[in-house]
Amino acid sequence: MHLCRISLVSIAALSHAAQAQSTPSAVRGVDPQWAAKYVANSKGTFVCLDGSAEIPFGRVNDDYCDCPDGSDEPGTSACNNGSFYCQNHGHIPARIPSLRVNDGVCDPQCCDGSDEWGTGLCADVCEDVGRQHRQKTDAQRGAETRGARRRAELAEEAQGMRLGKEREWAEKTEALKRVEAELAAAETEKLALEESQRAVAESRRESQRQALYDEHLPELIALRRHVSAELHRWRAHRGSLVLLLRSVRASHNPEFNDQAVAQAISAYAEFVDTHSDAESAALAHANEAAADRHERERLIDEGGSKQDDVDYEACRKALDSLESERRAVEDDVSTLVALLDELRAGYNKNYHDLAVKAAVGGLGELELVREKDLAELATLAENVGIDGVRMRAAEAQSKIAAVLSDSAGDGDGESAQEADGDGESAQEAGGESLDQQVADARTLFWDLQSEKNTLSSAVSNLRELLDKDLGPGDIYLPLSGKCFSLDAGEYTYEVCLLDRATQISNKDKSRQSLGSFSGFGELSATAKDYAVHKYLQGTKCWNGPHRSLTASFTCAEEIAVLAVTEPEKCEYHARMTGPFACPVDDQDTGLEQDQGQAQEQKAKSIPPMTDAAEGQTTEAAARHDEL
Ligand code: MAN
Repeated sequence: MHLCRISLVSIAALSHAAQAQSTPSAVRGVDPQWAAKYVANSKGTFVCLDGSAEIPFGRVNDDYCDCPDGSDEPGTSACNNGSFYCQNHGHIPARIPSLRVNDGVCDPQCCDGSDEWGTGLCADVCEDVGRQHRQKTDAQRGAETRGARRRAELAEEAQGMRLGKEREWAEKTEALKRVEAELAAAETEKLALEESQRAVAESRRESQRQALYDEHLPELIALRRHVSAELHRWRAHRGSLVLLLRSVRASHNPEFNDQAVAQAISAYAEFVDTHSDAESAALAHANEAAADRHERERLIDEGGSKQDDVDYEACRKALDSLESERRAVEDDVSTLVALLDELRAGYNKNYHDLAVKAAVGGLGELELVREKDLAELATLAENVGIDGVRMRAAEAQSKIAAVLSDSAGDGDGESAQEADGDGESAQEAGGESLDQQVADARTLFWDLQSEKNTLSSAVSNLRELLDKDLGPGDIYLPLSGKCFSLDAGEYTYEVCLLDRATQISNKDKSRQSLGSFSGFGELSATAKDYAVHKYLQGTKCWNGPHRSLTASFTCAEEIAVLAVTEPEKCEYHARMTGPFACPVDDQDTGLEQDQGQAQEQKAKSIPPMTDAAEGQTTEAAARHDEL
């Protein structure tokens, strides 16, 4: 039996010996690449493919496993590690584990049914399967070809765009320098004009103020003289009161031990303590009572300085200081009068203390003098019309304050002119008002400033775009920022390439950021996977991470979001298509990627035939296992 099989196989083998290596072997289930090994050698034997044993050729496919690698039984299920080759004419040949031969199941990988040669269960359907497969792969190739073409177009567009944008950046950078220089000049001009405007306003204010000073100085002088007259009388009064109290303190009879006297003395001591200069000042002026009144008033109408009568400010200062002294002296007088009043009411009238009696009598006399003085002052005030004078002086003071406060409005260049309404002082020889020139200079400055800001952000945005990784050959340059979305029912997902990803509620249109573009995927430590885009640091998830999205692209002419899933809470995955994931067109020499990267990309983008066959094998194996 063995012998017979050997001779048949040998004859068949010999008759094909001269044919190419891929010639199908006459031995069932042999991969054509090993066909030459399945011919009896000169010794009429077969050497196991791994070289581990040599057996008579007749034992090949005798349904008994001889070789450890299973290579002697390619067409039977005798070995559990052999492989059976289906020729699949009309489709792609395939290899299946030889264990599946004649197992009563039509192995989908062997569309020719050859795996069931013994049972005869399976028809050859390779023509149909092959046609369908070809249609499918043709469609896929067509899509890839179109995608690759679109990719090449994009790459070309990107090149032109980079040149254009680099040119735009250079032009805008130049323009920015020019505008910055113009802006600096405009600022200098504006500052100079504002300074002139301020000076003009200041001098106008100065003359307004001077006019008010000139107009109101006489009132101030009259007021000052009147206050001076008042002060003189109050000082004399205080002096007299002090003399009375000093005399009580010095000359009273302590033996009487009069409580009212003791209290007056102690209250006076307290007054002296708290008004350190009052006593000496009072004594100094006490003697004035004897001097000629007019002379005294002239003396007191100080600073005695002639300047007070020509200088409004000096006069005002003198008036202020006279008024404040008058108030202080008036207070002292009230204190001292009250003190003596109490003494008068409370001293023991049975004691003949002459010092006390003199003081009480002195107080009475002083009261008369005071009444006379007040009457005189009232007449004086009436003669001068002091109330009117006081009112006009107060009005003048607020007008002056208003003119001075106007300087605060210098900055806007308007109030100074509006203050007097004519603006003549701001008129330039050339005809255009200074205010107008300032306004024009400011407008120019602000316009240039906004032009500078616009240019400056355009320049930095352009630089930022051009400096970032835009993929091989800048393929993403024409697409950067372009948005693509998918309505997935509850949410619409939007991916703006190289920019951001967003989840939009279809119910209330609220938006959740799914992240900003952070970079491409990684194939290895050095090579990037440009078909994977990562978006990170989106809105924080409640009790979870910041939302993020990874977009994975497969080749297609159009860019689209096919599906979005959320495999982990707040970690989204978008399945997308785009031409940039298509195989690189060989003629597309514009792509600047290194060899290794190009190969890697190619391996990724175009599945080689063997892979396809293997893919098909895996798929079919799964189907077989299901059956
Ligand atoms: C929202 C959406 C969901 C997410 C939850 C997390 O409802 O962003 O996708 O899972 O928040 O709380």
